[in-house]
Amino acid sequence: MSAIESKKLKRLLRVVRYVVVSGLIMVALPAIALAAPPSPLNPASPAGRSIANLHNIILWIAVVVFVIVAGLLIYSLVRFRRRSPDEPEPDQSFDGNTTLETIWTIIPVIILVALLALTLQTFQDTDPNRPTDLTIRVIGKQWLWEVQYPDHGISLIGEMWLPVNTDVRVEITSDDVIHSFWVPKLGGKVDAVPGYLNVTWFNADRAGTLRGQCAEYCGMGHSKMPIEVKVVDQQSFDLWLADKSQK
Ligand SMILES: [Cu+2]
Repeated sequence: MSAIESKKLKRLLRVVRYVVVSGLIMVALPAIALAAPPSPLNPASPAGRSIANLHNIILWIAVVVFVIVAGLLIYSLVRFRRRSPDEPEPDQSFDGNTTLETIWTIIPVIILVALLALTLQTFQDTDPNRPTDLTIRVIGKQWLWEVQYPDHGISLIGEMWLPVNTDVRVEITSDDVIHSFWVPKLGGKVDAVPGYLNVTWFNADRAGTLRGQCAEYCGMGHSKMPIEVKVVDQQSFDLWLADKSQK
């Protein structure tokens, strides 16, 4: 093998290595996101599902656009490359192409308008202003979550109980610095800001234990601010509420 050939082979191997490693990362990251228990891509509430759907639609549009653009780029690089240093520079100048420019303006406009409509729909789905029978107040503190049931005089630390398939109003604030309350399967994160009451709503649609975590760096103990959400059927919830209220 000549020196030039071995150089070419080395370069090719480097490209193959880059492609394989980036491919593995592109497959591994979504796989981890799906497999990890608190994944927002495996939602357990209508609001969470709406956010996950929007994410998936944007992801797949981005994948298709990426494949087309990267494919055309790689094709052009290979097809029109200069094959040897002696080859003369190509003399191909042109002044645009109206048809192509119209196409690549109209397609993104259609995609962006469709995404705007879907995003507004998601806003609607996650809108906190809906009547609920139960209000829960969450207070972020360095470094724990206090969960109060104001109408029942209940206060918990790092734990929330929810009745299944029920709209619950959740009011979030902080006692000290800014935290962010996030139970990925139930919906988007909501900032806990001192002096402010941010509102969201939960409707967990299956019984079980969901996990969340403070999602805004808030000091040394930030990583130790988990929240455990226990979703139980209405009867168990009423019993729990009655039991806790008496104490
Ligand atoms: Cu934090």
